[in-house]
Amino acid sequence: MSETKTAPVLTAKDFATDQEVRWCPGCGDYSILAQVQKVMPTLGIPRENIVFISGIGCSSRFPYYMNTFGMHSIHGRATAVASGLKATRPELSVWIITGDGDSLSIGGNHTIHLLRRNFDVNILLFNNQIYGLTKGQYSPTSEEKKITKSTPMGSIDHPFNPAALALGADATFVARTMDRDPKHLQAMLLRANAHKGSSFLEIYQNCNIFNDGAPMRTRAHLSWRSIKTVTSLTTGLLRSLPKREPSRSKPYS
Ligand SMILES: Cc1ncc(C[n+]2csc(CCOP(=O)(O)OP(=O)(O)O)c2C)c(N)n1
Ligand code: SF4
Ligand SMILES: [Mg+2]
Repeated sequence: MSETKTAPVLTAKDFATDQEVRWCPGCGDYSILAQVQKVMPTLGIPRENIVFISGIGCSSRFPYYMNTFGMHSIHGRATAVASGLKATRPELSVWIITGDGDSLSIGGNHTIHLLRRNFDVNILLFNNQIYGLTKGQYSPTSEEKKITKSTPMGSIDHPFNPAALALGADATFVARTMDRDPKHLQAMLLRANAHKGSSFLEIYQNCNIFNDGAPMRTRAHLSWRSIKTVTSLTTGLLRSLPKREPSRSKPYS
């Protein structure tokens, strides 16, 4: 008589690793990690089919702390690595972890092209409006006049609005959430996972060391542009389009 084996029920703890978490105490990244670890067991995806791919930055240390497959790749290129993986292994659940510097400065071009190709991957953009890892230089999402080590007289550049950029690249799923709102963050992670195609989830994240209060200042620096109609401080779903075939991965089943 053949024995029926059932898959073990996993919990958040099964997705944690034995690695020492090296983020500063109080960093918003801890909450994001906790919510991702809580959501993962509910997806019903075997751990061996889940991959976290990051670039470089504080946020990009994420794969070390997830008990799944993962890759800490190179600066701005997590999107390229993830696209290659998804094209060859479409059955995998691929999660890109990236910072505002990683995805919008050095990796800006790769980000928009991933979105237009619409590979079925999830992008989690940790937006703390600063280069955290390199100790606090202004980033493409830092507000105007921001004084940092690289802009001692104040930044003269207007910030990117990541969600508006994603909408402009015809991303099929665009949403925004916040480290300090765990329930909402979990809900958005579930929506991103359920979406077929590239999911772009911007997560406002506090860097209490180099940019304390960043998420709250965003309201001020986004409000004067016309794009505020779709992408002011609002968190939630900004766009979720029905299935659109990606350019180069196999059709969805
Ligand atoms: C090719 C290259 N250029 C520059 C750097 C230096 N560098 C490392 S991380 C980083 C920016 C990190 O900022 P962000 O992506 O916002 O991540 P955070 O640390 O804020 O999470 C930079 C400029 C690098 N590692 N490689
Ligand atoms: S420098 Fe900022 S983003 Fe990096 S771990 Fe510390 S608090 Fe977090
Ligand atoms: Mg950053």
